[in-house]
Amino acid sequence: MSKPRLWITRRLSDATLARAARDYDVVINHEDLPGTAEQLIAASADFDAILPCHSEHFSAGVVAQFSDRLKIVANHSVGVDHCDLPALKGHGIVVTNTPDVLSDATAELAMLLMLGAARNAVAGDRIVRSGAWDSWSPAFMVGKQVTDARVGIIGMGRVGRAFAAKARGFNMEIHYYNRSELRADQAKGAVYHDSVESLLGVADFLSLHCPATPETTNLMNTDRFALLPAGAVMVNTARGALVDEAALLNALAQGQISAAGLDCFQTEPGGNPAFAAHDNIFMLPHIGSATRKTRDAMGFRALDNLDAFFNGKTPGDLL
Ligand code: 8YV
Repeated sequence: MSKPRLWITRRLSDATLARAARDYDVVINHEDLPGTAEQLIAASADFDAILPCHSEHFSAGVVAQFSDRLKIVANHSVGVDHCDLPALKGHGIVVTNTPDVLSDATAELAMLLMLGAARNAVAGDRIVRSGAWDSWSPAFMVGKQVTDARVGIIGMGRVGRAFAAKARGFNMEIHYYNRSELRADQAKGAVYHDSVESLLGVADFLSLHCPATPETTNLMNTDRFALLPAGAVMVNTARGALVDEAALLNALAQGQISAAGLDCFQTEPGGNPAFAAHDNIFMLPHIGSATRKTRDAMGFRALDNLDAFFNGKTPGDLL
């Protein structure tokens, strides 16, 4: 039997590409540019499967132009806000994602952003690097202490819980909002809040770990920033759509929050040029899951889903 034909839209890890080449009739986008709508539509006629990243947008309008050949979209991401799931499913296309395997890497980056934002990483690095560090004072670059502080987590799924585990290492008092309360063995002492508003009132540090959906768009808006304790620090490693960026700048200007750590932006790639003027915004370019170990694990998880599908089984991460 001929191998299924697979399009890999981006430059995945070497181990992933080698395994894909062994098991599939694979075409890899070595240019490593985001797949365009035209490319996706053309691929739907030429391939049985696509292995995309969050950079390819399967909107309803694009999916409506798909041919019938494409059977499965096996995402190399946990987030699937780039996929119109009803449209894909309506077209008879199976969709999978890669949960679990990126939780620790993403939680690590959230911790880095929280610490860096709280402790003046941007300004500190700049002054040393530029040679402008010519004095010292006990009043110099005084930050906000993480150890023993209260942290609020919005979205206590796999990444939220991995972040909580790391926060426990700093003896933080953990509070969370989630659609439903966790079992005690998952909550591990974290305090449940049944509304975002209630959580924000105690969130001296706040970390966002929920998916981007129509309900969570601009989750952090002017009204919600106003509920945070003065001088709070906000971290976002989930999706840029969760934060109203104008409201964030306003909250910083008013001291409602003292710093932010962002790996995600409303506009990606690119970010928000208005943030660049603020040393108390510590920014990274959407690299939450970008470790060698996790990239291999994500690629292998996506291939596991493809293997299951083409062997007539239900993929483990069927959405
Ligand atoms: C990935 C992510 O880098 O998995 C996700 O949802 O946002 C990131 O961890 C990216 O999506 C890879 O496609």
